Amino acid sequence: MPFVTRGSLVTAGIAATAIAVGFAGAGIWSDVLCAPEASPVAAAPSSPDTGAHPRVMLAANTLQANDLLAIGIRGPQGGLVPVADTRLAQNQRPAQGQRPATPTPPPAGGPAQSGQPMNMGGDHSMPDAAFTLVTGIADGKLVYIGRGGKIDGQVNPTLEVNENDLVQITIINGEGAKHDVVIPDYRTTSQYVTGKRASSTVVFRVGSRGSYEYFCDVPGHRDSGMEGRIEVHPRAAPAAGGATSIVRDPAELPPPIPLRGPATVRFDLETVELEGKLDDNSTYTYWTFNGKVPGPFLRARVGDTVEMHLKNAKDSLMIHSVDLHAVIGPGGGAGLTQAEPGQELMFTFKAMQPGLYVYHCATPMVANHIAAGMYGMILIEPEAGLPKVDHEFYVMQGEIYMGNEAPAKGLQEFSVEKLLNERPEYFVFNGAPGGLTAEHPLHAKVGDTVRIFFGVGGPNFTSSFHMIGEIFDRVYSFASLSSPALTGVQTISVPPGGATMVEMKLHVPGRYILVDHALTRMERGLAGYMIVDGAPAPEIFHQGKAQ
Ligand SMILES: [Cu+2]
Repeated sequence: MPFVTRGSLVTAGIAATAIAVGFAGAGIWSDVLCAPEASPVAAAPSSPDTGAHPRVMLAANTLQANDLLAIGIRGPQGGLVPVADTRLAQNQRPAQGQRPATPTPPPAGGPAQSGQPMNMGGDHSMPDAAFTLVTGIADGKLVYIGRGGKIDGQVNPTLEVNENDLVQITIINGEGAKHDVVIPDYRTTSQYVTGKRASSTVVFRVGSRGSYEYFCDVPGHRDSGMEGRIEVHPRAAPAAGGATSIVRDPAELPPPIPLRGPATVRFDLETVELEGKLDDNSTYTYWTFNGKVPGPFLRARVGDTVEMHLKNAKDSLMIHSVDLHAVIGPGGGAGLTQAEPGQELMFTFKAMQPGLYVYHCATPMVANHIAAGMYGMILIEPEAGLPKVDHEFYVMQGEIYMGNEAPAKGLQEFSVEKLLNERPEYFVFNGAPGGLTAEHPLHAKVGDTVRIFFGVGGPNFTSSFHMIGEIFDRVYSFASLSSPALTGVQTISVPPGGATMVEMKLHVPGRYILVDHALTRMERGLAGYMIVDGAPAPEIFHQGKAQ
C-alpha cells in the first residue's frame, strides 16, 4: 500500500502544502491532480506485479491553486527521494511533462561500504582508513568480526589499505572476555577491553606494500583463532576521481569594494542540480548556487541598492529560491524568487546594515534544499570598508544526509529520515569531505594577515569553529561588523544560518587544521588545512628546551 503524508508549511509568505508520496516499491512515478472540491486524499494502490505506472490522486480541499507542492518517492534504501517541487494550477496536471527521477538501486552486496579509506590528504589527526573489529565467536572459535562497510560480518577480515596510510582500528568487545589487538610490525598494541561493549582505538602509519599480521595477544586467543592480516597496497587512483567537484575554492571571492558612495549593484545566481563528487568512491546529487558549495560570495556596501536575480537552470527538477539574511523584507526575498525550472525571477533590496550574512534556498522542504548544498554568504561592507589583509578566505560548514553509512560507493541518495532525525553521515567544509584538505587547502605565508569569512549553512548544527595551533586575533562575533571585535579567541560558536569573521596574523610555518571543535565531526569528514610557508620562528615555537 502506498502511504501519503502531508503537512502544511508557510514559507516566505507563501501558503504551501507539502506532500510526500511514498511507495513500497521504487521507480514509480505518480500523477497528481488538483481538484478543488474533492475528498481529502484518495490514493490508488500501486501495482508492483504488473509494473504499470499507477496513478495516485491527491485530491484535497486543502490544496489550492498556486500552492507549492513537494513530492518525494520513498526509495529502496529507505530514503525519501524528492522528485519534484511544483506549483499547482487550477485543474491541471502540473507534474506532467516533468522528468521522473529514477531512484538509484542500492549497491549490490549490502548498503554500507565503509572500511574504504577516507583519503583526506593524510594527517596526524585524521586516518586515511578506519576499521572496526568486534570480538566474538564463530564456529566455536574466538575471532574478530568486521563491522561496517566492506568488512562487515567478515570473520578475521583482511584490512586493505594503501602505502603510507594512517590506519585506525577500533576493537569492540562483543562477548565479555578480555582481548586486545596488536600489530607487531607497526609496534602497535591496543588497551585491553574486558567488559562487553568496551572499546579501544589504535592508530598507526603503515609503510611500504606488504602483508602484516594483527592478532589478540591474550594467552591462547591467537591460537584459538583471533588473527588476521593487513594488506598494504600501492596507492591507486581514486575511483570517483573523475566526478565533478562541487567544492568552492576558499580563495575564490571578489576583492574588497573600493571606497565609493552607495550604488546600484546586480547579482545573478543560477540554481543548478548536479551529480558531484562526494568522496573518493562516491557521488551525491547536489543542489547548488552556480554549481559550487557554498554559492558565490556576494559583496556589496551598506547603502547599496541590490538587484538580485535568480535563474533556475532548465534541467532542474525542483523549484528553487533565495532568502538572503541581508534583506529586510518578508522571506528575505524567497517569496519573490520561487523559480520553476527554466524561470528567472528577481527583486531589489537596500543593504541597510553592514555584516556578513548567510543566504540559502527557501523552497520546501527548506532543510532538504540547504542540506543538498544551497547556501552561501553575502558581505555588506561598512562605509569605510574592512581593514586590509593579505588573504581573505571563504569557508562554510554543512551536513550531508544520505541513506547509506559513509563512506559508501556510487551515487548516494538523500535520506529524509536522517535529516529529520538530525543524523548526518558527513559534516563538510565547502560541500565535500576532503574539500579543504586534499582538494583546496588554504595557503598563506608567515607574516601574512588573513581573514576567514566563516558561515554555517547547516541546516542543523552549530559549529564551534577553531583553528588548531592558532589564536584568532580578532573575532567579529555573529559576524556583526558594527560591534567591536573580540580579541584573543580560541573557539567561536557559529549557529546555523549565522556567520563569523575572524582575523589573525601568521607567525609560525606549518600545517594548521580548521575544525569544528565538536571533534567527533572530524571523524565524519569535517576538517580543512591552512598551509603556512615561511622560515621557522623558534622564538615562538620549537622542539626541546628554552634556548
Ligand atoms: Cu532549492
